Amino acid sequence: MSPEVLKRCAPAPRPGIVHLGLGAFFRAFGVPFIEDAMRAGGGDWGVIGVSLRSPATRDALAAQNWAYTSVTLGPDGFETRQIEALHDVLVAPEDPEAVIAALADPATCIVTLTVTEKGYCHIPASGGLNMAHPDIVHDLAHADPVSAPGFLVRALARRRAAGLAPFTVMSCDNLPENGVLTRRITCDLARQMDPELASWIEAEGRFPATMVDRITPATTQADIDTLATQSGILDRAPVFHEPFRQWVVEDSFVGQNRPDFAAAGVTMTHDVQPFEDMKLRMLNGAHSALAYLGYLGGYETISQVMADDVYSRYINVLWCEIIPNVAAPHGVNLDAYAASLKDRFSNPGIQHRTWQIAMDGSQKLPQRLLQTLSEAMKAGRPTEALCLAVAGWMRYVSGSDETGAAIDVCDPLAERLAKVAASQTTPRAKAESLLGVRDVFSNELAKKLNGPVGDAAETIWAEGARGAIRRLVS
Ligand code: CS2
Repeated sequence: MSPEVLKRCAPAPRPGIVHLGLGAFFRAFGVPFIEDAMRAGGGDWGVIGVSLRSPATRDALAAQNWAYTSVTLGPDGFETRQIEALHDVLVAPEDPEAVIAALADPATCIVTLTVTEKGYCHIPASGGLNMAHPDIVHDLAHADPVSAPGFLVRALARRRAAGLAPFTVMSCDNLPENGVLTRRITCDLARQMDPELASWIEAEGRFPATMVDRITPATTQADIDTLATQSGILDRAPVFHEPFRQWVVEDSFVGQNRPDFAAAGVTMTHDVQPFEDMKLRMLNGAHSALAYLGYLGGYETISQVMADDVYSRYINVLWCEIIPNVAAPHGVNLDAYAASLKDRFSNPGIQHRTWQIAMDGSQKLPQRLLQTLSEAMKAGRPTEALCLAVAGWMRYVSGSDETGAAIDVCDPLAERLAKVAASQTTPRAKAESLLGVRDVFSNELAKKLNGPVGDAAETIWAEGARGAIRRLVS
């Protein structure tokens, strides 16, 4: 007998939030938090999700009236919860006007974003909008946008024309000072269209910074099938994640209009940066290092990498190098934080693919590893494990693994990086050429990294990633 399809239990809450970039992460993290905040503090904060590209999530969720299962995977078993705070899902390329209308609706007070690092269309070195980005060029020329900044600006213009207040824009992506960045790209684009609109957004808009944290691997068909067998109910779009969750939000909203986040366990503060810095450098930095070096070592998931004693010792060395460059948030012990990360990464219930985390490295490396590396070098502190991670990324983006098989490198700069690496024959020369990619490395840092990253590249190419790590930790 085929399992029955998941059904909604209660009517969807009235919407107050539009979310751009509805992937598994926000459905596993933001939507449940918002649902908890509504339960605890009331208010109409249903979420309209927007997929900026594919209709897949909308198609799967439509038959379930936007309800889905959130599955918490602990080391010894799992728990399920049905999430009902999603009100609707729109697919931007099918109907951009419907997205602008939802954003411009007077009921929409907050717009949250998880559009990944590259979705901000910014120049990482300056933080400004990249006016030559094809999506931005398109959005300046057409009324129907394709980019996240394009949707924000078109909708803000409509609100202003209608005499409404702007919505609060809340980035939930792993980027340093994500609030400042989002304000900057929104105002940069608005200025190109209408300088008065830009001034209005500058004065009236709010762009709170956030730190978001919950490990959420992409859902696979096998996950869907297993859940259906175990529960007897077919959910075509469940999300799977670890038990841990942490949300730190800058308490700055237009008209102070927001769900009662604090009642749901969100940390509301005026200074998110120490939390964000700690998480980006210690969690995401270590994640990226393990992703490249682990993938090259032949491991498919992070928990498999962590089960290898050589890698587990490496990660301790890496955190010892990172911690002196991190200012701990008030009341947080960074050694204890590292120990908790080790447990989270080792959770065997979580099948988090090294390949998934390795994606978009050119957009991630600067804030995850290079900022730390630059500060450590300036202060004359150890950097061997950090340099090995950078060399691991270089070996990975060169495009073939240690058996010679092609790697499916998923990165906006993939082609260019592969070409740069292939233009040289020795590992040291490959490393030197890749250090010349200015989108990733500043001139100043590249000069300093040339020697040590060149050494690390030689070892990785000669002895393999695991061999290089063994040498470092023994
Ligand atoms: C990961 C993050 O895919 C990645 O790059 O490092 O998605 C990570 O799992 C989350 O930031 C955890 O909160």
